[in-house]
Amino acid sequence: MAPPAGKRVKGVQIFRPFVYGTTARLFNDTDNPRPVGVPLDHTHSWQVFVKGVEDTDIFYWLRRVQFKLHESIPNHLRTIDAETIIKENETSTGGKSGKKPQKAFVVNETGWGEFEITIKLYYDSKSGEKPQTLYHHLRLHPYGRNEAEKEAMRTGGEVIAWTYEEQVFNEPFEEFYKILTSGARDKGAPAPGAGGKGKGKGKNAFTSATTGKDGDVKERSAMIPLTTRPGQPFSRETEEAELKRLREAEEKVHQMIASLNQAVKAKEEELATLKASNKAAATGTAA
Ligand code: SLL
Repeated sequence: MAPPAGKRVKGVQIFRPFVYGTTARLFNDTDNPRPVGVPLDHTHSWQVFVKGVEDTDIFYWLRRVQFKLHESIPNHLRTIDAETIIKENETSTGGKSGKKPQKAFVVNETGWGEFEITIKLYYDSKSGEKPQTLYHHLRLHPYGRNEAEKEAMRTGGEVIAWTYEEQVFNEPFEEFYKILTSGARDKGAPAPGAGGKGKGKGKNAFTSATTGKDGDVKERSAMIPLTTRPGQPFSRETEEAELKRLREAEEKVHQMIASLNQAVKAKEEELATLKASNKAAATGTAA
């Protein structure tokens, strides 16, 4: 691939948040029956995805995702193009259909076993970036840091393994920099120059780092939501809670080190006393 025209924007780093991972559900007779034709040894339906935080658009920087599934799965290399999704959205959504546009690169599957999925990201050609690979372990069975977390997943009916990630573009090429940075706007607002009537429409462009009404993130921004909501676990709130957990863990480690140091000191004193009395006894015998 020819390198993009133009210069790199020196000293600039742009990042875009995204989420990838899997969601799995056990087959059951009530709300997740095994579809006709699915082999009897398949126990779960699952999906693997790459998408924007709060389902914001990522197709402007991520053009293709290749999911490499386990080789036991027919046609285990799945390539999804943003272009294809965009076209499908144009024909199948909006108007009377009421169907929501597809915002994620996603593969839906069924199976019986967990394995590692290789996720290869291909960027917009103007970025000049080489593809990058992520690895994700497909989880089918409830798990957690403790029994309560595991139980919550069991009762929730979905085994969720999602990861928040930030894509960093270091010193992007000028043209790609423009793509990345122009057009930040409220979610749902028309893209500047894309179908909006009248001139004022593009004025919805925001570049500030604050979130919009209700803590919503804006399209084409690096924002993450202020608060956590159903299906959207990655937010400033989650980040704060995680930082708090880390601070508490750090404090606990300090306390453990202090009490260990104290115990070592006490043992050393005991050893010194024992040595002294040993020495005294030895001297006594020798004498
Ligand atoms: C395991 N090492 O033993 C893993 C392998 C393979 C999972 C898991 C097949 C699905 C299909 C399927 O679920 N493979 O036949 O389409 O747990």
